[in-house]
Amino acid sequence: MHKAIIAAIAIALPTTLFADPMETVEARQGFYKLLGANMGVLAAMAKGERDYEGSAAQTAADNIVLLTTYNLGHLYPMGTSSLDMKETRAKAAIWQEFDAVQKKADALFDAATNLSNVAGLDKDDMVAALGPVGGACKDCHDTYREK
Ligand code: ASC
Repeated sequence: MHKAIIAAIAIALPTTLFADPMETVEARQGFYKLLGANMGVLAAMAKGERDYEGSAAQTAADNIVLLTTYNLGHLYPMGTSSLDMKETRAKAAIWQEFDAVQKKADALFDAATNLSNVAGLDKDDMVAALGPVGGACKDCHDTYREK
């Protein structure tokens, strides 16, 4: 996805899309599973656990960019924090610091876009651009996910 012009992740106005909190949490975890699965493809190539293959790397990177444009607000309605439900590790701080969360989401979008610009072209460039994406994942986990 070269030089894609797409809206970054929008978290700011959580509304309820799904019928109940458990359905929301399952959808939310599914979202991150899909993100993680595509990250896993690139991480395995970066670690040499599988051969670098440009087309697969490009597809995974494009998928990550697409996922960063998903309407995440619908996955974060009030009442779905770890204080409300035992099934989630999403800290209540998320709902108190939406601006800071949005900044981290924007950082993920930017890093993913940079990754998608090089992922299919060269392994070393892909690896270099993957680091900041993993860093953006980790930054949010360290701050907003229960251990
Ligand atoms: C990944 C993945 C994450 C992040 C995180 C970075 O590949 O699935 O959640 O990177 O492990 O520290």
